[in-house]
Amino acid sequence: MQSWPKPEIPVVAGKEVPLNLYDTADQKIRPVEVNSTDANAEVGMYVCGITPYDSTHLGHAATYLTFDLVHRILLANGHKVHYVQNITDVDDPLFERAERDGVDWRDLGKSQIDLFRSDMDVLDIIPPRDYIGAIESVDEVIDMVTALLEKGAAYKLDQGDVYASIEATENFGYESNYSDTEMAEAFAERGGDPDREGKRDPLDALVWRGHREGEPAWSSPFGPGRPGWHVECSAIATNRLGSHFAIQGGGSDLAFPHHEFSAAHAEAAHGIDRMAGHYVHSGMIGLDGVKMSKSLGNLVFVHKLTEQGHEPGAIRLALFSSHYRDDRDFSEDILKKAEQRLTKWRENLSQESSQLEAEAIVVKLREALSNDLDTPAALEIVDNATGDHGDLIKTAVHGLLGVRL
Ligand code: 5CA
Ligand code: ZN
Repeated sequence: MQSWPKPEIPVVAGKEVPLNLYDTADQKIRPVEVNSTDANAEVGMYVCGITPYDSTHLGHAATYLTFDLVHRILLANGHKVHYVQNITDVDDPLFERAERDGVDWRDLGKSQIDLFRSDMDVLDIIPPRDYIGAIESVDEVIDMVTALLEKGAAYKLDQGDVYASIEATENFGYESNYSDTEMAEAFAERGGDPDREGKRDPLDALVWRGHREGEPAWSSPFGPGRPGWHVECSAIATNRLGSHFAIQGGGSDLAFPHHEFSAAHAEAAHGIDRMAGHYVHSGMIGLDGVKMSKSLGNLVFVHKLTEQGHEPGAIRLALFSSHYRDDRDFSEDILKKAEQRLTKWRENLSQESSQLEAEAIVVKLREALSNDLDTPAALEIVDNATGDHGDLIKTAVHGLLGVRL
């Protein structure tokens, strides 16, 4: 699938400050795995993409902005980044919405992907090198399910369904650190089917869904059907980044079951201990104290904000004003404050100061961001900066934060 245009990414002054991120699995902040001795080595980053059945809102955008920061910091540190993102364009919500609206599910997906791409473009988010739809990766999923079946890590049930066993990997549960009770709850809430008859364990996850009347199907050695959700991300990620890569990312609602199972399926299929070096999760965005959700209708859309004349840089600063791991709010007031901040930065950074001072400020900015993306501290550093070498700071703000001054 085609992604979106690449924004201008200015070169940031100063030396590398190694990026440290919080890892959900190890529950601590530690350095991201980079290969500093091989100049051609790439840092692999996989971020779960959208399910394109409805307009993407500011919450989705916030998650992709978080990983855009990660991407920008790695680039500023001189690394090559191989960024992969998927699109869950074969899934129940698409079929249901398409049926309701009397449109083809493929056309619904395409139109929503188009809107998402234009939001990403407007926000100057660096596109993934590989942007891969489920439709495009069915063969890869079939190969992975075949491997799981051959290794005894998956089993067939009636109706052509194939399930992966949670017993297949010794360390199942390491990614989310959820207790059994938390797993059971989250699995039932987030797309799992604990009561499916015949499963060996209520938590075993579907990797291939046999064909049902009215649903699309692809042929496979285990009968016609379509990919399960988690294994789709395991296949798309590891086929491009290798069986082990640096960062697996998404919103905190994906920590379990999705990322736990994506990791477990990949680990069982490839015979490895751990898929990603870091499992990174951004907090959920709410509006005026209430979590943004389609059922409540309290959604803010990027294209609406830009149509109203709000600058993409202000939207970035509004979302960066709190830490990415916190569940955080968006409000008119937060956006207004971000706009005032942008104006102040533009004024401040056109005044006189010394080159040395500017260089020191860029170092501080790099340090704050490399400390688990401490954007509140980073923004405060720029708040206190003045000077028209100025240009040095402006370039760093553009390169690292993606905010044009
Ligand atoms: N297609 C799957 C991932 S493979 C999916 O979760 N799609 S999604 O469209 O539901 O969400 C896309 C991304 O946005 C996910 O990383 C999700 O965690 C994140 N997300 C959804 N709602 C919010 C929110 N309110 N705030 C922050 N991130 C959100
Ligand atoms: Zn995913």
